[in-house]
Amino acid sequence: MERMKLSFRWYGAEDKVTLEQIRQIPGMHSVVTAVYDVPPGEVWPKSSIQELKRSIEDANLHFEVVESIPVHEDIKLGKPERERYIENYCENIRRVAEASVKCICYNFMPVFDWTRTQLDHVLEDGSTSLVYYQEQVDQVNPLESDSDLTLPGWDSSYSREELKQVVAQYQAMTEEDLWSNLKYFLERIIPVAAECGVNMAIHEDDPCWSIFGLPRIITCQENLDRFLKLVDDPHNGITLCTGSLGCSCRNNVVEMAKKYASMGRIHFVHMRNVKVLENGFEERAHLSECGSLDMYEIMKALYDHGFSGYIRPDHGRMIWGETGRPGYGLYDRALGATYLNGLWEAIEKGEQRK
Ligand code: DNO
Repeated sequence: MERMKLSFRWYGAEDKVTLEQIRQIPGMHSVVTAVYDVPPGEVWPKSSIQELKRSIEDANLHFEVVESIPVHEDIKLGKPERERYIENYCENIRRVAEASVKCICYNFMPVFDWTRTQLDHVLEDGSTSLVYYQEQVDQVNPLESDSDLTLPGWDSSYSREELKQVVAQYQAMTEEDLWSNLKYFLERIIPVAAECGVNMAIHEDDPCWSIFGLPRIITCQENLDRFLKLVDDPHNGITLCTGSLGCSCRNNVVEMAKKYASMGRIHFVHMRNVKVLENGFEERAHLSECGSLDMYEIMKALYDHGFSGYIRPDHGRMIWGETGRPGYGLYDRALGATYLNGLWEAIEKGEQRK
């Protein structure tokens, strides 16, 4: 049986974590990255893609997963300008496919990608992690330009005034509108992905509920079922993000892993553990006993249902005095990678001995 492929996110030459370090993590197969210096919606220069490929392959790693090619807000809003942005998106799919990329992760969240209220919350063991407490989110209104409060993780490329404008454009939009704009987008990009042999893998909304009154739809099993049917093609798949789905008790991540892996629609997995609280959640170490998710059961579900795609350890805590990009330091993600390898080996050998 084909094995899952262990991968690691890397933010390019600017990243404090180096490819030399990543290649020393046991069992590492590939590097997950993107072209970061091109604004959302524009076409990535072939030279930038080639440069990523060259540096990753020089480190003896594979470049097969892109995270992310961002979806321009005009596509999500269904504005007439979306035609140009969708064309550019298709061109980006072709260009990365030419560089041997097999899987593209993206999301369809209005304006805000992942949202947390603090990026350096001190846990009991002295490590720090990303947390989300609802009462802190409730104090922030992105439509009030005189409010100084912002949340970590917000796209800093928007000025407050621009943010206000883009958020305002969504106010009249319903979830059904967002579904129909997503369908429109998929109907155009999936045939291109299929032709290029690339798997598209939508990332769930993080957290998986509406924030600031903005519509969010990639949130639960019912909606993932609906998503997969919008364009019923294996190239239209998902990134199973355990932390994004698992921060809501409504979601049974093990069941979802079983269901979508057996359908062959999980192309990429983000593995991370969260502790679900009454007023939100805290990101924790990968080990099952550290959070609310049973990582063994999730891995077993993937294994049992023939998953052979890419997996990466997701956000890590900051440990051992490391500083850097919150969630994306080296040490705790490397521990996570090793733990995931251990789970896989134990499950695989256990099954082979039966
Ligand atoms: C956060 C990441 C997300 C993810 C995008 C995919 O750490 O998991 O930012 O890359 O939502 O487009």
